[in-house]
Amino acid sequence: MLNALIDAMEHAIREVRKMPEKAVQVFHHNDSDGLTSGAILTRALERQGYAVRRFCLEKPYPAVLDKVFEQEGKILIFADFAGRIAPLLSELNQGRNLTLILDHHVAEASTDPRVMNLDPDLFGLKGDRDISGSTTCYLFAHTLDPVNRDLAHVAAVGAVGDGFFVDGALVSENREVALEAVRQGLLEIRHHELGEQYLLNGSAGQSDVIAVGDYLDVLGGVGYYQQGPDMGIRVCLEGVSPESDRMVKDLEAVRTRLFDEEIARLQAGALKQAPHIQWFHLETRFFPMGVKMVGAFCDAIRTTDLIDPRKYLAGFQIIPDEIPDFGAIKFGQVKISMRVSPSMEGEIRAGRALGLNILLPEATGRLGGFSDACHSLTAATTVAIGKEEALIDEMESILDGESHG
Ligand SMILES: [Mn+2]
Repeated sequence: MLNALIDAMEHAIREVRKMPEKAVQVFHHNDSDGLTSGAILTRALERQGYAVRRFCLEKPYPAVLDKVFEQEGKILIFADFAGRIAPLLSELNQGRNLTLILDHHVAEASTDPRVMNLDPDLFGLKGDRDISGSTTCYLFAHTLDPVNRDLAHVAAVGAVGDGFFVDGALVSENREVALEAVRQGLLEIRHHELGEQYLLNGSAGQSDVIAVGDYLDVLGGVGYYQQGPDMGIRVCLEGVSPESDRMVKDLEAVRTRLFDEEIARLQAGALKQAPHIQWFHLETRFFPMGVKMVGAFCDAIRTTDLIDPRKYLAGFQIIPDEIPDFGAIKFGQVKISMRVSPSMEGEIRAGRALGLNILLPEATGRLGGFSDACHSLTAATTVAIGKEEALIDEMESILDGESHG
């Protein structure tokens, strides 16, 4: 399992070293796991003398991938996403670039030998339990050079940030990196009745790792279009600073204001009602926050009396035609995020209501949209702008079929 993964990483590293190219492009996710993944790879590759260009993405959108794979002879690394779309990357790559995938989500095998899928899911590890994106990147960095073991605490932050605990504690590879950070004096593990608490030892004292993860999530999510991810990478590698504290405080204030304004709209009747789905459209009102925030907003209201607890909840947000540091890009897409009330959560878990992981991708597929991460209780996809109502209609017809079937 782990040995086979390390063998595959060693093979990939040999291929990286054979390349005449001495620059690496790292594409990573914008949550705390993705930021720590990007930070670990950046530091480890720079130590090897590579020039690293980092791109933080909310999702590996097809329009971005098309542009990335116009290149040739490059070294490309995808971190904390893309494990499942290795066949698509293979098709785009056609052997032209050395492409590595360091994800931990459910994966599919690559079909191009120059696309090396190092997702631990393909090696018998569970990405929602044993190993985070950051820990996968840490294993890669450590295989590159054991000197990178000093990044173990960064990996632990990503693992805690993704929130995969068993009985309140990190397990398996995630646990190993935490224990390594403890040996280095950079992390403390406190044992409580209901599990463990992880504390990062910084120059300014200790901080709870869950709070550090939230801090990074604000920088990467709320601050996505305002250089928040760059600050997040700095925090991962150098710790917090008065500057990063100020940025997080300002971003939290923006989030509170935009959420409150939207809640007022919903109270004034902006929530549209279909038979099984209630939905709203943010248009571009959440800019310059990242498009992850529509999901965060759904989370914030799903337990309130703003919504009908018997219906699915959906929110749309237009994706800006821009990727920071990557340049202008024409998406023409809208993101939909879906959530459910606590009572519907029970219905879905009991199998009495259709899970979002089936409902949304099915409807999105019929409209030619893009599905990435869909779970039974949280899901998000993208469709072309203008297809919002059609998407709701498709889901309604799926739900009608269900109740008759
Ligand atoms: Mn992750």
